[in-house]
Order: sequence, then C-alpha cells, then structure tokens
Amino acid sequence: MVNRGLFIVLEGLDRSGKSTQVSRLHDQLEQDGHKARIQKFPDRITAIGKMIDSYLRSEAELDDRAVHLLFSANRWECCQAIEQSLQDGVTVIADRYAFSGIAFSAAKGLPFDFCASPDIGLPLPDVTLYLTVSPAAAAKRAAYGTERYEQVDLQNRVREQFKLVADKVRTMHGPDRWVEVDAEGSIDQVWERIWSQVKAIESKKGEQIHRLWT
Ligand code: T5A
Ligand code: NA
Repeated sequence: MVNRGLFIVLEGLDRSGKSTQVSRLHDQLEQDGHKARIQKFPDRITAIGKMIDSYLRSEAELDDRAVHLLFSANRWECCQAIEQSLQDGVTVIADRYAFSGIAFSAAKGLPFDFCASPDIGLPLPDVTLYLTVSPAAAAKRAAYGTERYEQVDLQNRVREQFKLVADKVRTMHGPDRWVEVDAEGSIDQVWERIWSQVKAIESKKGEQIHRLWT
C-alpha cells in the first residue's frame, strides 16, 4: 500500500508570500520524486468560484453571509478530489483554506462561530503554516491591488481574527497543527523555514486523515 500524501496548508495575510512559497514547495517535492499538487482557495475556476471571483473584484455585490457560505461551498466541492489525491499518495498543498474563511468574514463583523460552522468535517490539514509579516513589511511588497479586502484597516482586523483561529486549532487539534513561520526576509530565507517544517511532518503519512473542528 502506498503511503498517503500529506495535506499542507499555507495561510497568512494578503501579500505574506503564500503563493510564492506554495509553488516553491510544489517544485521541491516533485524534484525529490514525490507526487504533489497545488489547490488554491478560492478555486476561481468552478461555477461557485466564478461568483466569488466577481465579488472579490467588486463586479458583483453579495450579502456577507451568502459570500461566506460560497467560500465554504467552494472548499466542499473540492474536498473529494483532495481526499482522493491524499489516498493516491499525492501531497496536496493548499494556498489558503477554511482558516482564511473565518478570519476574513469575522473581521467584517460576522459571528466567529457562524464563520467556523459550515467547514465542520472538511479534511484536517496535517499542518497549517501561518506566514507572519508586519503590516510595514507587507506594505513594502508589491502594492495592494484593487481587490475588495486589500485595505490596511481590514487586514489588521484579519490579523486579530487569525490569532483566535490559531487558538481554536491548537485547542481542538493540538499545538503541532498550526505553526507560525516568520515570513520576513528574503524569499530564500522564508523558504528554508518552510522546508524544515515540512520535513518535520513526514511521519504523519502513516496516520489517518482527521476532520476539521470535530
Ligand atoms: N478569502 C479567501 C476569504 O475571504 N474567505 C476564504 O474562505 C478564502 C479562501 C483572495 C481573497 O479571498 C479572501 C482572502 C483574500 O483577500 P487569494 O486569491 O489567495 O485570496 O489572494 P491573492 O491576492 O492571490 O494572494 P495574496 O495577495 O494573499 O498574496 P500571497 O500569495 O500571500 O503573496 P505572493 O506570493 O503572491 O507575493 C506577493 C508579492 O510579494 C513578493 C512576490 O514576489 C509578490 O510580488 N514576495 C516577496 N517580496 C519580498 N520578500 C519576500 N520574502 C517575498 N515573498 C513574496
Ligand atoms: Na496568493
């Protein structure tokens, strides 16, 4: 029987360097002979993803709760494929996941428990690497674009909500499921920190997949 793949999530504020590191991790794993694939959330390709995309680009208006549920539905529609990949021995690297779902919607003012509940039962990542950058360092990177949530005051509220999300993950699933990674410094420096964390979870390939928030 093949070992299952690992389920690794990268989270962080906008511009923390997630996508850069996700693709680097993917390339390194393949170079080392592992099977790996990237799953971006939101997945803007599906019918639900297209609605989310037009909302984020401010081409459509949606009720806060409705769009929150769309982000969650977007994860549920990808969840079978994720589990299949893991069973087939493919490591899945997710660029954001349910944790962004809570942090952004709660930062807009929705109740935290409401934000967490639609994702109950999704596959639990083996580890979530939370990339931390100070607001000042993030602002020095490529300027925020025009997407809906790319504003400094909202990002500061999102950062506060991510602290509560981290507490919930550590309390319910154990401290090793949520790891903060200092994302300041060069891309190479951040990469070294990420790679050492990924190497530390190899043994989880023998464990069964758990369920989020259960
Ligand atoms: N959202 C998402 C919800 O509200 N609910 C949900 O459930 C989910 C899943 C879109 C929005 O959706 C919200 C959150 C978001 O606001 P997205 O598509 O992931 O989410 O957002 P993107 O705009 O694609 O990605 P980010 O803006 O978050 O950027 P990344 O991926 O963190 O950063 P990256 O790698 O693209 O890098 C940004 C810039 O910085 C440079 C890069 O070259 C690039 O120019 N950079 C560095 N510069 C200096 N030093 C380093 N170490 C650097 N690393 C990267
Ligand atoms: Na990104």
